[in-house]
Amino acid sequence: MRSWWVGSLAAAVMIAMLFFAGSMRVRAENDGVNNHNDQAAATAADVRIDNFSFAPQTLTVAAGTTITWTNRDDIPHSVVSTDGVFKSKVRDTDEKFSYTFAKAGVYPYYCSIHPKMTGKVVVQ
Ligand SMILES: [Cu+2]
Repeated sequence: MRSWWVGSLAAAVMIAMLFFAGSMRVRAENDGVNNHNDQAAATAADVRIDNFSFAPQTLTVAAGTTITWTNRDDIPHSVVSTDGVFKSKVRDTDEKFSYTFAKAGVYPYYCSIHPKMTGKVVVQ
């Protein structure tokens, strides 16, 4: 009687493990689809502001791309075009600024609070 109970428990554990493995495989397949869609779109890009720097410092994108800067630093920063093309408000921690680059060109920018912080967007 006892060995029957242990055998049933072992079978139940095996079935649970099969379900778990199956759900993991489905999740991995979905991730692959999402990555593919991101690459096909290519109309959005991100710049991270952290530790007094823009990363990537130089970002090259196709015309029509919207770039979103996110301040991940614990102090305020801004994103200001050197040539007056765009200008964010002061961005506190986790605040964002987005700008859509319609025309090809080189767009240098800096942080108005810390002018030594510089970056560049290259639009092709
Ligand atoms: Cu700054």
